Amino acid sequence: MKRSDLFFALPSAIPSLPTPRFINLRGSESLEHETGSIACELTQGLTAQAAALPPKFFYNTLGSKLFEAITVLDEYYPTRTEAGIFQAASPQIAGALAQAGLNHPCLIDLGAGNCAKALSLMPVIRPRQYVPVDISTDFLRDAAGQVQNSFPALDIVGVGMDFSADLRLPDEVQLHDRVYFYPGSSLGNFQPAQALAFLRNMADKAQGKARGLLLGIDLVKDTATLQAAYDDALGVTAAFNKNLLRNVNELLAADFDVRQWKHVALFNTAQSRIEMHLEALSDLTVTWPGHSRPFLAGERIHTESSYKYTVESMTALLTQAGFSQVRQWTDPQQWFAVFWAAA
Ligand code: AVI
Repeated sequence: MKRSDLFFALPSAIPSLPTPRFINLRGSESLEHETGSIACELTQGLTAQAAALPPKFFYNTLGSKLFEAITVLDEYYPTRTEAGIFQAASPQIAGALAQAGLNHPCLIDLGAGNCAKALSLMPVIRPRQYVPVDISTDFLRDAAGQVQNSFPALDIVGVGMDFSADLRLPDEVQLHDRVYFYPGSSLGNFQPAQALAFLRNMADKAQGKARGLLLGIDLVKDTATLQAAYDDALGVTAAFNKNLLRNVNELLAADFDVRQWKHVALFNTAQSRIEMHLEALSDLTVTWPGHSRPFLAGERIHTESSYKYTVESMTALLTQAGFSQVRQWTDPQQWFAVFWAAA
């Protein structure tokens, strides 16, 4: 056999792996506008009397990786507890979907990250369309590609966007039979009034949106367990918190020195929330184009609130938002709850 015969004997086209559609609503046309509004948002937070930074800025590429690491820490019980509930309650969850007539829904995965949670629920939810949504665009694009490799026939539309401000999804996302999936107690990172508005937006039938919501919520428990979950022995959560300053340096051309800040996590019982702060270790001044902010030693920047609910308070919130038929499942210690709510 000649070399040329051998060449023609080879398959002419090696089948290529399917790639998911990806829509980046943080794309170049809006980049200038977005950059301006990010700078305004950060400047406003940093120059407020009680300085605060929005937690969505944790999730640059390194921040998303650090968060992934947090989820496997011994102290950070929410992720594994929620996974245990999903596993134990999967027949009931499948039953709730069937009862709502959602046999092959469009699964909208809010804050999808590495898509691992939705992946484990694919056999239960059996979506026709999968829509992972995340602010961390590059991280999501890779993750969506991996889901597509595992489910080549699944219609996947990845969406890079900041859904905390506006939940309007692109036209490529089907309007009917939508199931929102919001696990990990991420709703706890909203102020309660914002959480209600967000849930209302999802439940709003006028927009032809959700038929159902599958929601994971961390529950109130003893302070020591809560605080350890946000101040782990390895210091991963501290790194996650401080990385926010690196991200602000990048976004705002600011000059935060990460070494001058200490991670603080505390449970505010009155407000039923874990608070994360960054505390200045000495008197210092942070500068960025057109601005500066002096901090005294001990002064803090509030970086995150993580509200903890009871089964009753979350059921009331879902009902107030317009959802009905609220069901919930918890773990034996009642540390975490998964809610199903139909709209
Ligand atoms: C994403 N979110 C639900 C996490 C939480 O528990 O509030 C973020 C986090 N912050 C520190 N550790 C984890």
